Amino acid sequence: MDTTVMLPPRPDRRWTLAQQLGIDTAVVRFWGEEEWWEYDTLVRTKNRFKDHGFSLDVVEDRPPMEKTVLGKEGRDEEIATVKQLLRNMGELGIEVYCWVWTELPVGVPRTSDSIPLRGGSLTTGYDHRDMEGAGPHPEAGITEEELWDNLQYFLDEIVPVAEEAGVKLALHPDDPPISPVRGVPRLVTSLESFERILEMHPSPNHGVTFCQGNFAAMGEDVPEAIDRLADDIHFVHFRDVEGTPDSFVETWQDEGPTDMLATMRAYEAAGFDGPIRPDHVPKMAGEDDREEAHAGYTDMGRLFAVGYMKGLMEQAADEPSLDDRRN
Ligand SMILES: [Mn+2]
Repeated sequence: MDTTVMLPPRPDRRWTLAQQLGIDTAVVRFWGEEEWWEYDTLVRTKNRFKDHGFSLDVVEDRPPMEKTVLGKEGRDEEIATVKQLLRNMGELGIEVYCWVWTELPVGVPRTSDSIPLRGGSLTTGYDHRDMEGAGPHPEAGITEEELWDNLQYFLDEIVPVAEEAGVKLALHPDDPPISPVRGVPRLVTSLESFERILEMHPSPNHGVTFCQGNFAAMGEDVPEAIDRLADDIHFVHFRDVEGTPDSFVETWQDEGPTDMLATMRAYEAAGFDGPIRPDHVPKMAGEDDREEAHAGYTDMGRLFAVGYMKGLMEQAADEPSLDDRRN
């Protein structure tokens, strides 16, 4: 497995910290930069990372896709942009595209950003009743059926291009994994929905971002879910939550209900050797809100998470496999 972190497209303290942690693989998010999917932006970004000792292996961002999701006029232009992104990534050897489908009515809604954890560290949480207080979203009329049709249309357009470009699509769950939110159905909310979506256009290039916290919220046995998706996992988000899809708190990586060593063993057993990054972390003492590092993306909790992950990975890799132990 390849430990990595999400970084902005230009060097700052986060790049330096990643270097100091011994990380040499980068995941980029463009944090609102314009037209970042164009070749000239991507090539400069790829080379900027390279000049700082990083291989840029993952794009975790998405061009606008609202018309695509809703099946509205203009979706083909949006899809053409995604195809262009995939071709550019293929050209530049950026291997993994982490994407989300629904992202309506808002990206990753949280209803609290200052829930106290140990020592006064602060975390985010979600309460569905608070969310629903906003009332129905303007697109609340769309049906689940229509969304499935629109997803099929998208996959049939996109998966062949990913195959041609040699890019691995890695679908991230809808976070929180609950449907509907403010009247808009969400599709990617269970292990079964992932299996259905992978079947809609099977391909070695069409796989999953295994965001552990979402699978924990779904009530899945997380290591078993890893076993089930196995070869289809292209990217991992390492985090945990306590609660259910309609009411949860994001925990410290070492303090949630999931057996995190068992998840590392499951990736080992699945032969997963792709990128894995810590996902949302609590905010620690002295960490003020930073515009581009909204809740969940502060530095110090991430340092802790990376160290913890490395320890677990070493342990999982050193263990004799179950088969060896039985012999
Ligand atoms: Mn995630």
